[in-house]
Amino acid sequence: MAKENLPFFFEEFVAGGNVSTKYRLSKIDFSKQSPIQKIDVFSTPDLGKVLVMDGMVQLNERWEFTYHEMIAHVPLFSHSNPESVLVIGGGDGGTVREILKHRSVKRVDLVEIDPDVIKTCKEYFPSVASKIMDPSVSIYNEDGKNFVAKKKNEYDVIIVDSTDPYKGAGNSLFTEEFYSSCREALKDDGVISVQAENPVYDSKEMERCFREIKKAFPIVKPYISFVPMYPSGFWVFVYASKNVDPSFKGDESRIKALDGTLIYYNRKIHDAAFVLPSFLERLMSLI
Ligand code: AG3
Repeated sequence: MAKENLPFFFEEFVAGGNVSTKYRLSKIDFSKQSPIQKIDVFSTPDLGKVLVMDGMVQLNERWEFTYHEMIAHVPLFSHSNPESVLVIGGGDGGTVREILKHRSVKRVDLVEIDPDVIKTCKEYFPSVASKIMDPSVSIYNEDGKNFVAKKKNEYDVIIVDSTDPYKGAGNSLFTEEFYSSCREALKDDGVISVQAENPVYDSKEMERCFREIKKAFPIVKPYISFVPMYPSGFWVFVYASKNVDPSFKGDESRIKALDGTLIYYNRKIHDAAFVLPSFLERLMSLI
């Protein structure tokens, strides 16, 4: 279809409305106000379908691998034998899809507060939600903070694939209290990764995440990825653990087993992701 025949736009605003990313849409596929949030699905000419929650892009089909591979494989390959994994948020299934590429993984608990996110993604994003109904996955529609508080010494890896911390559910996940519960829910050699926003438009929230998780874990290392689907395209994650450093564990054969399934993550990226630009290194060192 010619561009001039596509009259719809979606605009995601950041910086208090001073900056935006504007998407030309070919179709509005779905819109719903769930009890938790507004969920929209749009089709675009260049990026495939886009999932938007409360006005903020959560993923597009074209670039979601950059985020999902990096939130999942960095902690999974930092652990020598991940078997039990907990995902908080992540109802689109992208993180679960990456986790299940690891043959050592026996069970995944997925705690997504909003059942409508799962339902919508199963219908509109089959390539992202492809493994969400796998028999090794148990889905809980609960608040992640309450769920994890009941768990002790149970998981090898926890991945916090949350929304932005500007509203209820996402907000309570950027706290020392939540990270301390995660610490208790992890086994002694367990590791955790969390999405920590970006240093360009959400620096305060990124700093808050880092500050709070540092109160709960002795080993805390931020790492970065290009994530072109989010504001600024520059995304920060935080790795943490009680006593495991974030080095790649095992040999190349572990990564070979995933051959042909990875589009972003590789052995060199694992190490390189922890190398920060000076301004970010300075900022994090002051916290
Ligand atoms: N969770 C992180 C979304 C952050 C997007 N922020 C924004 N667009 N301002 C995404 C969930 C993907 N599994």
